[in-house]
Amino acid sequence: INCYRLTIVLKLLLCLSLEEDCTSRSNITAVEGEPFYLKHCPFVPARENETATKRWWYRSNGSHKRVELNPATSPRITLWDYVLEFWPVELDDRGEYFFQKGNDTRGWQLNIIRRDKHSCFTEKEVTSKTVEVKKALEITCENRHYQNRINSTALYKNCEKLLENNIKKNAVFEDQGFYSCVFFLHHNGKLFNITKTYNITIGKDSNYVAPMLLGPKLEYVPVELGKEVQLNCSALLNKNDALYWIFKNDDEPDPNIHEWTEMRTRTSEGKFHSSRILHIKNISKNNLNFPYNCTVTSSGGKDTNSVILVLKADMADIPGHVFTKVMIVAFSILVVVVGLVIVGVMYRVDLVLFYRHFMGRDETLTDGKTYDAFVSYLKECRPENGEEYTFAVEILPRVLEKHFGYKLCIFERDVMPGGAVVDEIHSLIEKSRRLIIVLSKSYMSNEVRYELESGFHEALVERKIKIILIEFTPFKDFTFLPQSLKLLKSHRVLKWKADESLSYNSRFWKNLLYLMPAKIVKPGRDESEILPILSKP
Ligand SMILES: *[C@@H]1O[C@H](CO)[C@@H](O)[C@H](O)[C@H]1NC(C)=O
Ligand SMILES: *[C@@H]1O[C@H](CO)[C@@H](O)[C@H](O)[C@H]1NC(C)=O
Ligand SMILES: *[C@@H]1O[C@H](CO)[C@@H](O)[C@H](O)[C@H]1NC(C)=O
Ligand SMILES: *[C@@H]1O[C@H](CO)[C@@H](O)[C@H](O)[C@H]1NC(C)=O
Ligand SMILES: *[C@@H]1O[C@H](CO)[C@@H](O)[C@H](O)[C@H]1NC(C)=O
Ligand SMILES: *[C@@H]1O[C@H](CO)[C@@H](O)[C@H](O)[C@H]1NC(C)=O
Ligand SMILES: *[C@@H]1O[C@H](CO)[C@@H](O)[C@H](O)[C@H]1NC(C)=O
Ligand SMILES: *[C@@H]1O[C@H](CO)[C@@H](O)[C@H](O)[C@H]1NC(C)=O
Ligand SMILES: *[C@@H]1O[C@H](CO)[C@@H](O)[C@H](O)[C@H]1NC(C)=O
Ligand SMILES: CC(=O)N[C@H]1CO[C@H](CO)[C@@H](O)[C@@H]1O
Repeated sequence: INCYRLTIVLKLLLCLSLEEDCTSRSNITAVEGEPFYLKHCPFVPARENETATKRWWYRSNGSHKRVELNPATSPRITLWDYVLEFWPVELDDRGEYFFQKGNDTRGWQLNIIRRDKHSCFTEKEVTSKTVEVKKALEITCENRHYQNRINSTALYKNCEKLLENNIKKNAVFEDQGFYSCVFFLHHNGKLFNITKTYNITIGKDSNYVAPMLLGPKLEYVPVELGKEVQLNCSALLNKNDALYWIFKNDDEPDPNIHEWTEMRTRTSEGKFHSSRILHIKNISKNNLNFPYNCTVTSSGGKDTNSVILVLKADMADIPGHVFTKVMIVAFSILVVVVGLVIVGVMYRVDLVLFYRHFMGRDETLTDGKTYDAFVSYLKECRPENGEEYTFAVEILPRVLEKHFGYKLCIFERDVMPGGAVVDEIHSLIEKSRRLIIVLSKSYMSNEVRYELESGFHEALVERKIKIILIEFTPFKDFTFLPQSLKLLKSHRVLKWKADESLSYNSRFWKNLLYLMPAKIVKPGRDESEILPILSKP
């Protein structure tokens, strides 16, 4: 029983498929001037017996009542079986149509659009289809309803006639376009045509990548004549795509050019990285200024990169990497120079002392002065300034005179008691190259005032002497100093630090030597006398 039922269902399906050309949609659009038909789709195929049953076709337009259609209504219509045919359909034919057979009725809405006069097809009446690239594209010009009456068929692509009436191939992107099947048929001695147009779009394979060449579209490669070059072309592509070089200059092949085999690696997405080398040996003039094209082709199209060899000498611009190198060198030099300047500033004193020593400079020979420095200090030795006194009278001469060979003028030692002290001091200062002031809070007393004034006159007005200020005890308050002393440049002020300044190599003595006039140092007369310089009580 099951088997029997199955047969019935199959028969039914078969019959339905045969009736496919019946008009199942209820809202129909037709193009004016073309043969057109409406065909009722009976659910149960007509049996022979039923052919006798009366069928009715009606039309109703606007508010008018239904009008029965018969061949007499219009010369352009024919009625047979379940079919209403127009030869051809015209704009006036729009409206509602009804079919009735017994209790079985069916209605359609018919719209008529104008024929496109400027094209071989009517754009509003196209069937759009999207076909994936590389998938089957099939266009078959068939019209089941007029099948036996068609005189001839033609297939047009974008209104250009094709040789074949059918297309069956794997889609490529170039296949995209409008395909029109035109059927010619005769009716009552008149020639009619029906146009069926497909709007075919070629879609991208979900698994497909547009093949892409890596690197610039046009590249100039600098070369030298007689040398060789390997041009590496690489691309991301699909399995069946091809990568190759086009390098034939003329018809005769260049024996110096070889195309290597393609190298492929599979990417994680199932695509391929492909590269291919064009090897040019013994580069000659013929190889220059010719575009060597690397091309990748696929079903979806192709992509080309060009490489042109140019002589290195002809490269007008400085290539980028050379420029970078120049920049790096220039920057390095700048860094070194800045470093040297910083070091020079930091070790200025040492450098000057080294220079003086190395060159044996002596600026004391020709100026006609007797002393290298006049030491000005608080003359009275009181308990509160004992250290300062010791420094001026003992340590300073011990280091500067005995160790470094300078000649100091120390009032207590070098000036005879009695006589005109003021004049004496003035002439001694005039005979000295530097004025060393050992500064302490109690320094500003009447006795030294003249020394100061005389020294400042020489220093500031006549510019014959330079002042060195030694800050023996740290001061917080300089207000007691004369205004002119404050104008002294800061590097001319030395700070004595009893714990750090003891060594001959200490910064204090170096700075002091730096401020003292350049003089050839005579070997210390008392090399045996070693530190500490200051013997603490
Ligand atoms: C029938 O289709 C046409 C265009 O094809 C549309 O303008 C019209 O509104 C449709 N009518 C109905 C009743 O769906
Ligand atoms: C089809 O017929 C129309 C007139 O109905 C005519 O204008 C057109 O040129 C014909 N097309 C072809 C391809 O012959
Ligand atoms: C058609 O069917 C009718 C009953 O509906 C029957 O009387 C008649 O004999 C049948 N004719 C043929 C040719 O089978
Ligand atoms: C309605 O149909 C009749 C024929 O049945 C026709 O003469 C008439 O022009 C039509 N009216 C409209 C508005 O289409
Ligand atoms: C048609 O309809 C009537 C009543 O609506 C019903 O009596 C009759 O059997 C139907 N005929 C067919 C063939 O279905
Ligand atoms: C053809 O199909 C494409 C894609 O579906 C669509 O964008 C385009 O508008 C269609 N052209 C016409 C004239 O229907
Ligand atoms: C060519 O280039 C590709 C990618 O840039 C690289 O993987 C390949 O190794 C290169 N071939 C040669 C021979 O250098
Ligand atoms: C390179 O080519 C030149 C001519 O273009 C030829 O004279 C020379 O011998 C060639 N050199 C080699 C190594 O083949
Ligand atoms: C190389 O490609 C360029 C640009 O795509 C093209 O103009 C040229 O004709 C091509 N040359 C060859 C030999 O194919
Ligand atoms: C196959 C076919 O239908 N051919 C017809 C083409 O049209 C001429 C009239 O012009 C008919 O005579 C043919 O039978």
